[in-house]
Amino acid sequence: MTQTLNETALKDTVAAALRACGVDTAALSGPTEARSPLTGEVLARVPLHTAADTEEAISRAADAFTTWREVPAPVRGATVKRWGELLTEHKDDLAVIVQAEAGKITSEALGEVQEMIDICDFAVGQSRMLYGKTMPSERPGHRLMETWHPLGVVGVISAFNFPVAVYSWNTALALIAGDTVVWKPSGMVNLSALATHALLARAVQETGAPADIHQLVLADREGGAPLIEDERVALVSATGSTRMGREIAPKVAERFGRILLELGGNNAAIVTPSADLDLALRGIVFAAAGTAGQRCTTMRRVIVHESVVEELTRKLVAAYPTLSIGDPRNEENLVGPLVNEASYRAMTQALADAKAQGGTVLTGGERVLEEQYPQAYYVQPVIVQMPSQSAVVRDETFAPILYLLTYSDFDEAIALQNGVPQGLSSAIFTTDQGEAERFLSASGSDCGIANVNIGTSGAEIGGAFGGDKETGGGRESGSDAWRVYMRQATNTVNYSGQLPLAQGVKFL
Ligand code: UN1
Repeated sequence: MTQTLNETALKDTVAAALRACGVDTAALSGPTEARSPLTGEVLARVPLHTAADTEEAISRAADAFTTWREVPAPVRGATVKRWGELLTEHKDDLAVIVQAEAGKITSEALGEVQEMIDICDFAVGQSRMLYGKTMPSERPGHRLMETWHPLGVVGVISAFNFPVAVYSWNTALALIAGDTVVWKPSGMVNLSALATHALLARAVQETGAPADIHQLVLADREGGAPLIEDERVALVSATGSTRMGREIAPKVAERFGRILLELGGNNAAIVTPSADLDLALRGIVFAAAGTAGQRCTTMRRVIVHESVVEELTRKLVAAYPTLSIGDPRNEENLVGPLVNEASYRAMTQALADAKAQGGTVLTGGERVLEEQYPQAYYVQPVIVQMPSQSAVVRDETFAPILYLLTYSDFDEAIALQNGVPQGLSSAIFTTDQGEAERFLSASGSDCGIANVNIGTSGAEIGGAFGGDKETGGGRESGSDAWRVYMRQATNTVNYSGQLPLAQGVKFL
């Protein structure tokens, strides 16, 4: 991904990348502005779909499902394979668009597309491994087994911060499972969605799959509501805030729909006396300041043993000001912008609350480059020393704020780590195997992701991704997450010519 800053206007670069991915930019119009957090400029205008449009998309996906579910899974895998190839071919193009809309630095924007390619590879393999078990029957001449079948239409609601990777986790698995997909991306990243959708459309067309197996709706909350309410949507997979999850989960449950939630995180690292502090430093800085603090997995708390807190704090406070902040297209910059003004306001409010609750800012926290970009929100990553896990520390603020807490006893560290409503990701830095094992044990971290000697963010696609408590309990991406996209049937086959009943029941 090579671009020369300022030589070509951002808008033109993005338009060229969109065209390369197969989006007809000349036909793009509509009431919604696609704005870049890099500069605040409008990149394009895009349509705003209504609830009726979403209903129509669901109808098309529901129709396509009846054909797609009959296609053998490995043949379905061929479509996902082609999508992965096209993503590889257009990795740079898609990364340009993701960067322009989500504000990621180049290597992270490329990493996001790589994550899509990885899940496509994974799903292609999985398409030959939709295994069901065979169990011994208690009755003679009987076979007992389970089979996995396509589920139906999957509604994917995705967030701005991973505009394309999280969609592809869902879609690659849903497609090989025989489902069809209706996608409502965050309104902040419509262009990334259009490009991703266009590449998938090409894969679908080239492999002869039914055209309607994937649908994109560019809608606001109201326009997207049928995804939650329509009974034909068998699974709703939603990524976003806990508030959003709390609103939609009961509605899906009411109609007995299936739901997969990936909501807020409040991820912490524990740094113990035996930790390699230089390694911890690098792990913490990437996880806390990287992506300008806008990952679900961003490290928001560091819980440090009192015997090493002084040394680690010195290292962190020295490292933070060396992180260059600015236009993420410039390879020297490691911290790009916040996504919009609302994010900046939320950060300012959290910092004010933290101070009011006894916090001391150790470094950072100021808005920068305001003169150059009055409509973009670049901020210094900030470390706030907190006397205790007060109210503000229990909240997830989507910004690069790291709260520093200290502990004296290992159990206290675990209690602090688990003492928040969210349960997504966690880490421990230690060279003491006993501590590492305790952290990973049943009475250790209560998060869906628990790491040793790496930070909280940057998970690989091969493992299941998600967390419990207010994070919502969903698991997507690798491991056996594919099962949530399928329905399970248990089959008993009687070849005995008799009719023995289970549990020894006698009748007739
Ligand atoms: C998210 O922030 O919603 O583990 C997803 C990570 C990435 C995915 C984050 N692989 O940080």
